[in-house]
This record gives sequence, C-alpha cells and structure tokens, in this order.
Amino acid sequence: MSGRSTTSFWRNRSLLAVVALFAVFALVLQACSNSGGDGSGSSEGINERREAAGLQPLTDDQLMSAGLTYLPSGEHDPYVMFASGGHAGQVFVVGVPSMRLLKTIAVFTPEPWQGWGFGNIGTEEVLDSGNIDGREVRWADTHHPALSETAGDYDGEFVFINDKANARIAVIDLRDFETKQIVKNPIAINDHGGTFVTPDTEWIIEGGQYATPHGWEYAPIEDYETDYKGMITVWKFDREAGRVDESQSFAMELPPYWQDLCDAGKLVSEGWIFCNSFNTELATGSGEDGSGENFEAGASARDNDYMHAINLDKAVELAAAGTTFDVNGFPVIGLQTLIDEGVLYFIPEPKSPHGVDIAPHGDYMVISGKLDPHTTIYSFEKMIAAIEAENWVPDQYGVPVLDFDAVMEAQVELGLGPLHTQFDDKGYAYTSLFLDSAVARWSLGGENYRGDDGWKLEGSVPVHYNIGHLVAPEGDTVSPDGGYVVALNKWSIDRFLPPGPLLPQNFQLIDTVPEPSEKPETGGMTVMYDMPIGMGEPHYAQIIKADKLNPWTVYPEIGFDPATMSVDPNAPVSGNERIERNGNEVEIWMTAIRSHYTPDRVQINQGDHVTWHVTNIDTSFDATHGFSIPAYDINLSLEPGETATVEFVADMDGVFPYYCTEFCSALHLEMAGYFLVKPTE
Ligand code: CUK
Ligand code: CUA
Repeated sequence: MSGRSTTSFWRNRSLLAVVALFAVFALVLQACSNSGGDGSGSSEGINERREAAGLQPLTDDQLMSAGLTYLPSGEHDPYVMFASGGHAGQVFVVGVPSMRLLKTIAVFTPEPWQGWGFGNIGTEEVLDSGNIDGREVRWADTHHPALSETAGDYDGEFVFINDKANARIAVIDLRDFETKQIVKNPIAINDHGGTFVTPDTEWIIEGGQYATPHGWEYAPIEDYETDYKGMITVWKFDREAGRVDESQSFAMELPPYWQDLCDAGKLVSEGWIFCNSFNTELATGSGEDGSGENFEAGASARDNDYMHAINLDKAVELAAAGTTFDVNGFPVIGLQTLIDEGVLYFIPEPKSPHGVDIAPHGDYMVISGKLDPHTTIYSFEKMIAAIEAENWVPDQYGVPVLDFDAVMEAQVELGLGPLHTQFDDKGYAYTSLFLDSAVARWSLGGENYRGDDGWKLEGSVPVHYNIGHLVAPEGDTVSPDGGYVVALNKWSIDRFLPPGPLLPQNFQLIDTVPEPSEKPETGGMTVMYDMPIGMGEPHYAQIIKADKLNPWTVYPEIGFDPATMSVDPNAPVSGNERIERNGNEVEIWMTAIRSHYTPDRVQINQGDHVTWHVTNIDTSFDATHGFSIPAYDINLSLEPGETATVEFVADMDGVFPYYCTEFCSALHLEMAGYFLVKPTE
C-alpha cells in the first residue's frame, strides 16, 4: 500500500488533545472557583451571558461537560467515529468528543458534493456493481460499519458496510475515504449480520436476516420450512488489491431462522464466527386474511432462540475442497455438510436476542435478549468442552443444540430491553437498554477482567431515547480504550427544536472516566453532549483513534484515478489539453486549476458521442474543483490531483455553460466555459 506514510493531519493529535483538554478543564475550574465581579471568566459570568442570550444557566457538572467536549477552532479530535447512515445509504464520519460531523461518505447513494454518481464513470461503475439483475438500486439501509483490523485491532486502512435492504456490502478505502467496491450477495436478497471482520480482515462476514429462497427465487410461503433458507456469507478480502475477492468467497446454508448479528471470534476464539438469531418459531405471519399469528407474536413465542457458532476454519477448508453446491454461480456449503463436518452448533439464547458481542480476550460471547432483562455471557472454553463431550440435542434440522447450562458462564440482570454491548479497558461492559432508554455499565468477571468483583451491574444512566447500538472507543477490539460511550438513540423526541414531524436521531456522548463508586447513581457515567443526526438512521458505529488514520490530503500524483487508485496514463495534464474529433466521436482532455479550465470552450455537433477527461492539476491542500454541465446531469468533484472521465451522447442542442461548483478562489466565478452543441439540420 504505497502512500500510507504521506503526512497527515490526523497524526500525533491525541497527546495534544489531552494537553489541550486539561487546559480547558483548568480554565473551567478556575471559572468555577472565581467569584468574578465583572462577569468575564467566571461561571457566574458565563451564566450571566447565557441568561442575556436567552439560555439556561449551567450547573458545575454541565460546565465540566462543556469543558470536556469543547474543541477550540483548529484543535482536532483524538477519536473518529464511523457511523452507519441507515437508510441514507452512506457512512458518517464524526469527531469524538466534539461530536462534529466531518464528512458523509457517499457509498450506495449518489451524493452531489462528492460528485458520487453524476456522470463520473469511476463512481458510476461502483454504483452499478450494486445493481440487482440489471436494476439500478440507488438507496441502501446501512447498518454495521467494520473497520479493518490487524491482530484484532483497528488498523485504519479500510471500512466496510452492509446494505440490509438489498444484501450488499461496500468497501471504503481510508486513504481517500471513498467507496471502491459494492458487492451484491448472490444468494440472499436481504441481510443484516454484516459487516464484521475477522481479526486480520481475511474475511468479511455478511449474515442474513429474513429467510427467503436462495438465489432471489420464488417459493410459496407454505413451503417455508423446506424452501426458505437462512445464510451466512464470508467474503475474502484482498488487502493488497483493496477489494473483496468474490472468486474466493462462499456462503453457508442455514435453517430459515432469522440470523441477526454476527461477530468474529478473536484470540482464543479466533477461527470461529458467532451469530444470534430469532424466529426459531418459523413464523410466517398472519396471512393475507390476518387469521394467523402475526410476526410480532409468532416470532417471539419461544423462550429460546439459537446462537449460531460456526467453525470458520473448517468451513474455509470445505469451501476450498469444493464441498459446495452452486447458487447463481456462487459456492454454498449445504446445511447437512455443516452438520456432518462439525462446522455448525447452536446454543440456546434468551428470548428474542439482538446481537452477539465477543469480549476483548475472545473468551466470552455476550448476548442480550430484547425480552429478557438479563445479559447472558457464554464461555468459549465451555462451548468447546460441550462440543467435545457431544453435550447436545439436535434441533428440527438436525443441528446440534449445545446444553445451555454447560456453556453459560454468567447472567447479569441489567434492566429492560438489553440489546448491544461494548467493552472498555477496565473490565467494564456497556449494554444499551432499549425499553429503559438507558446505558447499563456492568463488570465482566473472570481472571482477564474484574475477577471476583465481576458479573454485576454497576449502574445505568438514562439516555434520550430508545437507544439502539452504543459504541466505545475501539470497544469491540482486543484492546479497547474506554473513556467514552456514544449512545445511538433512535428517538430524540424533545431534545431538539422539532424540524417538522420527521425528527433527527440523537447521538449522546457519555463520559465513562469516573469509577462507579465516584458517582453511584449512574455507575460513574454522565451524558455530556447531544448530537442531532438529521439524515438517515444510524445503527452501529465504530470509534478509532485518530492517529491510526493516515489519509491523503491531496492525491499522491497528478492524474490519479480514485477508481483504480493509480495514475491514469490517459489523464489530461498541463500542456496536453486538446479536443480530438473522429466522426461522431469527440474526446476532450481538459485540466482544471485555480481559476480556469483548459480548454474553456468546446464546440460539437448534436448527436456526437462525448468522452470528456478532466484533471485537477492543483496540488495544494483543499484546492478541490468541481465540473458541472447543466441538463446533462453531470457533476464532478475533483480533489487535488484527481482525474475523472464522463461519457455521454450530446443529444440535446444548445449552449451549456460549464462551471466549477467549488468556490476555489477569488476568480472562482470566472472558472467556467462554454459547451456549444450545434443542432443537426
Ligand atoms: S441493528 Cu439497528 S439497533 Cu441493524 Cu445492529 Cu440493533
Ligand atoms: Cu475551481 Cu471554483
């Protein structure tokens, strides 16, 4: 990966940030202790100013939160959060703790600022690779971003994301924060348990959700038990190429339970994958006449569903040996093979669980049931022992269901509606409580964590409202950082001015530095900041140390094509700008630099086929140029050094001023040209 060592503004910020935070903190403390007659530099003074501005006075606690989250202009965040964009189809990049939105990365959905999907051939090809049977699908429901890992730790090179609605996954390269690839799942039409990566990012996991016939086929719902299937797909990631290698990827056929979320084993459990599931009832809904049991009741009737434990190493061997059948040309290991070869085991999990999270040492699998106030912790070691002792009974499909008591390590009562769990560096875990609208902090037991002090609730803090996932810095890696938790709340209700009936979601930043004993009423936690998310519905997020990211601020060479991540030998460069005509074929090589295009006039005939290359030959920080042509739906963003190509038939005659959409210089308005399409007659 060339260019990873390019100077970066993310680097070496953590120490600075900590020092600066202390400075702010000291100022706030000083302000709090100063009785201050003139009103400046004191809490009283701050509150006087707030009152004058129509704001509520702050308590000392709130001043502390303000001091711990405020970054003066120019200071950078020590952490960066990658949040799914939900049905915005994108990925949000947010600084932590400032909670400032840095970027929305265009992924599955056209986005004009980044010139994503408006004529740029490179971006169109990525979007088109997510087409389904030739149909353009230009929205997505992104749920779970996964940062690439090395030895179980985020390495800052890539981030992956799934599209629940259409069973697709995307690869984003963190050298330029651009989407490089979209892959459509060949067997499933929807997914959910993706994306999650194995500790060295060899495999990207994409689990299914609502069971359907494989291969996007039809089968009558009456044949649900036999013809509808669950699935998990593992995509081979080629780090050198920066792409999923579809030819080495494969899927596994599962019973038509609704697989939900997955996680990869790590350290002692490396080589295994875990997914929770629900609807082991095989509910098929109340039917068109509504006489049956609806999904809500039908899919939550049983006391247990099944965690799927999958021996990935064995599955990889089977796939490599060709012990598979084909669906849409894609290899699938059959359910019976998974059973016979000891790849797939089930473990009972409490009522309607949501998510499985592997503890930092890889030793425990944590599952919470939405309808059970406990979180349940399973021991990997005990699981292996139960498998070896054949301590199981088969389910209706013949899959071994391990004995619950033999595999369970502990249960901790947390509150109502526990969902997702994250970890910190002190042996604490944090679980979202959907029904309670709270974050619970609890302690892990066992020698790797808090020993005899473990397996107990430390306290919980209310959040606003209906929390789904939560995320802690590097909180699902082998070495979590701790210090913060961000609650990803589905509803904000009264937290913000209502911008009409569609309300933003609410990311709430929580301080987790104090020990539970320091603030027993909330287990040591304090909500410090609310960030409205006025687009899409984030689900999961991951937070990485900012100094692990090393993005380019300009492309490494002039004429760089982000689609291939290399210099395009055909890119226009200074001095070779030209227009070539060959019958109806017109090809243009154009450069952009502050503040002109060369050429700035292009005259063609109606009906000509146009291939237009543009290179931004500016090489300074932030000197992005746009290129837009009215009526033709063409809009590019050309970051410093970038080249791009558009291709179209000029079937509409007229005079089309093209111009730069980025206010790049004092003479930006002059950065324009005329595209003249002479009518045929
Ligand atoms: S899911 Cu949305 S809150 Cu897709 Cu991970 Cu749990
Ligand atoms: Cu270039 Cu405005």
